[in-house]
Amino acid sequence: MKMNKKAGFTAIIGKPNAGKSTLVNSMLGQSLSIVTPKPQTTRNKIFGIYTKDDVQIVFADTPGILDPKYKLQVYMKKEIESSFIEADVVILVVDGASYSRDYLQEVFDTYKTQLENHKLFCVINKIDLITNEVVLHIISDISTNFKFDEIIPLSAYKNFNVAELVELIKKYLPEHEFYYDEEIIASQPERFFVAELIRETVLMMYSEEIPFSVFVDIDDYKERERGKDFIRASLIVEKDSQKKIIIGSKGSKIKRLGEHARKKIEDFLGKSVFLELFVKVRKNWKNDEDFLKHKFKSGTSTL
Ligand SMILES: Nc1nc2c(ncn2[C@@H]2O[C@H](COP(=O)(O)OP(=O)(O)OP(=O)(O)O)[C@@H](O)[C@H]2O)c(=O)[nH]1
Ligand SMILES: [Mg+2]
Repeated sequence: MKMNKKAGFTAIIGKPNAGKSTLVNSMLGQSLSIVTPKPQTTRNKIFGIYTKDDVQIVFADTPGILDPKYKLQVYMKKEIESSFIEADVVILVVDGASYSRDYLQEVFDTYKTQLENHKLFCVINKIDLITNEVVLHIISDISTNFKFDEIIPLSAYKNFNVAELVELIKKYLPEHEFYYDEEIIASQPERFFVAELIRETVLMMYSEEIPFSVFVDIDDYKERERGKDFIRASLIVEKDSQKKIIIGSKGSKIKRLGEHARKKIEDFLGKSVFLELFVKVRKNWKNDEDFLKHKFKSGTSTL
């Protein structure tokens, strides 16, 4: 008997820092989406594609849900909302170590109409940080107060119970041909992930407002048959003072940034690259509608 293929879209939503990107990476078995301990790490909707046997799941990792305080966050919110449109299953990720019923209620209130039309899972993440007793308490609180199709406690970081989540998702997918070729794991181009890896390095190396003030643009990306690929990127910041911090005394800091980022990029691409970094100031870009509109449309940058 011929087995029919199943394929569908799964949107991963939740608060900043809940572990959405870690979960997507864990399900894919590959680091695609950048992960850092800082909230608001993810700025775009990122598609990760899982294909195994007769099933294909297209995961959309999204930015954390927030009340927008500036225009960049308005765009981030749109990325979340657009992920609902194609979703067969929506997974709401909560951080088990800081569970709050009020917050879940808020999410339900905010996305009432979108949530109603989808199969809805609740993932209680980070259970490696809490006792079984607390996990049971959270499960019972969620099942008493909210309507989910499935509630799954897991640890994305420790890869515990993640395979079980994937099996559950498969159950809910429609019969459909694959959306992408089997060997494709991401829908965004390589240069998008290169920019993300540079941004991840910035997030790890700098503190306070710097991580949130940097936009990474890939200005030039030449693949070369012989020799290393050439990548030129700009770090766009909001103020002159931030430019100075990024560069560091006598360029020491940006040199280290370049070295770390280059290693990550080489790991990701599986080949050697030559990476050149520049720092530019675009005053208040986070609230600059023209800038944001252009960057979101071009799709090659990382917001
Ligand atoms: N202990 C523990 N830490 C986790 C787990 N999952 C994620 N983390 C950590 O939580 C932090 C945030 O993880 P991310 O995956 O970046 O979270 P996110 O929800 O994608 O965050 P945003 O993109 O900012 O919305 C990182 O330091 C992760 O290592 C888990 O299961 N257990
Ligand atoms: Mg993320």
